[in-house]
Amino acid sequence: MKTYLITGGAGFIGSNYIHYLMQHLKEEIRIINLDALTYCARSANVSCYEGSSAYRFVKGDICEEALLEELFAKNDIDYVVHFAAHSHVDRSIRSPKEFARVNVCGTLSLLDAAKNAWERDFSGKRFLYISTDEVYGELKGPGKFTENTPVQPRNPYSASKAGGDHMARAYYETYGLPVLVTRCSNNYGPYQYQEKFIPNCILCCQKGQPIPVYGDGLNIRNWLYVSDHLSAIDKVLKEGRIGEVYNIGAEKDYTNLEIINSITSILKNEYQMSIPSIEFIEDRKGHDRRYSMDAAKLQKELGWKQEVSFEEGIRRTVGWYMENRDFMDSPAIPSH
Ligand code: NAD
Ligand code: TDX
Repeated sequence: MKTYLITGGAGFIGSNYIHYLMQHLKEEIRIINLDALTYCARSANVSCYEGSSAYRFVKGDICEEALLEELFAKNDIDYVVHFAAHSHVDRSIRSPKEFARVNVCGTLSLLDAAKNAWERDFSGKRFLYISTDEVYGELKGPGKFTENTPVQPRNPYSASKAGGDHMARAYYETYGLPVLVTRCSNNYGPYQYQEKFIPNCILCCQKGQPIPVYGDGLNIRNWLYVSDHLSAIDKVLKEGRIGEVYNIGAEKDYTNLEIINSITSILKNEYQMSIPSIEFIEDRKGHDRRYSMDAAKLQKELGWKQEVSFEEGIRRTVGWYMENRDFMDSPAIPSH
C-alpha cells in the first residue's frame, strides 16, 4: 500500500487528482491532503472522502516546517505530489513576495522535510514537483518548448515556479532525493477557480457581463483537459526516470479569441444563451505572447497520449459550470 502526501489537494488540479486516484486506482492507497485553504481552494471539492480510512485532510501551510516534520514522522509517506502554490499570474504581479514565499520557500521546506525523513532509505520513494510550461518564458518564432528549452520565466509567478523547479532538481543532484518534475501547459476543467480565463469567460456569459480580453486577444496558449494532465502525472510518478523533467501538453494551440469563440458557440447553440460583448482591456504586464508544448518525451518514453480533444473538453467544462453554478458563488469553506 502506498501513502501519498498531496499538497494543494483542495485546489483545481489537486482536487481533480484526488478524485482520479480514489476512482481509478486499483491498488489500495492512503491520501493525506495538505492544503492551506487559500481563497481559491474549496475543501468541499473533496469532502466526499471524509470519513474514509483512505483519506485525511490536513489544513496547513507548506512553509510550516514543524507541521511537515510531524506529517513525515507520523505517516510512512511514499509519494509526495506537490501541487500547492499560488497559481495566478495577475496576482503575482501585485504580490511577488508572497509568491516567492510559497512557491520557492514552501517548496524548499517540503523538499527538505522529505529529505530528512527519507534520508536513511530513498527506495520506493518519489517526490513529484508540479511545474509549468510558463517557466520557459515565451516562444519567439516557430517551434515548441522541449525539456531542453532554457528556463527563462518572465513574470513573478513563473519566476517563483522556476525557483521551485530549480530547487527540486538541485535536491536530486545534491542529495539524491528521488525527484521528478512535470511541466504542463494550461489546464481547464471542473473546479477551476473563476479568476482564470476559461471559468471567468463562462461566468461573464452567465451573468451577462462583458468578457474581458487582455490586449488584442491573440496570445496563444496550449490547453489540456485536466484529466489528461492527471494520467500523465500518474505515469511519471510510477514509471518516470528519477531526476528527469517531462513536458505535458496538448496537440493544438489556440488564441484567446478562439477560446472565447468555442465557449460562446456552445452556450449559444446548446444552452440558448445570449452572449455578452467582448471588452478589450489593458494588457497584462509582461504578457507572454505564445506557449506551445512538445510532449514527445512523455509519449515515447512512457506511452502517454492525450485522450480528450479540445472540442470535447470544452463542452464538458462548459456543461460542468452550467450544472454547478453554486461553485462560482461559494466561498472557500475552512471546515478544519
Ligand atoms: P489552484 O490555485 O487552484 O490551487 C492551489 C492550491 O494550493 C489551493 O488549494 C491552495 O489553497 C493551496 N495552497 C496555496 N498556498 C499554500 C500553502 N502555502 N500551503 C498549502 N497549500 C497552499 O492551482 P491549480 O491550478 O490547481 O495549480 C496546481 C499546481 O499546478 C500549481 O503548482 C500550478 O503552478 C501548477 N500548474 C497549473 C496549471 C494550470 O493551468 N492551472 C498548469 C501547469 C501547472
Ligand atoms: O480575464 C482574462 N482575460 C484574458 O485575456 C484572464 C483571466 C486572462 N486572459 C488571458 C491571459 C492569458 O493570455 O488569457 C490567457 C490565459 O490566462 P490565465 O487563465 O490567467 O492563464 P495563464 O496566465 O496562461 O497561466 C495558466 O497556465 C499556466 C495558469 O494560471 C498557471 O497556473 C499555469 O502554470
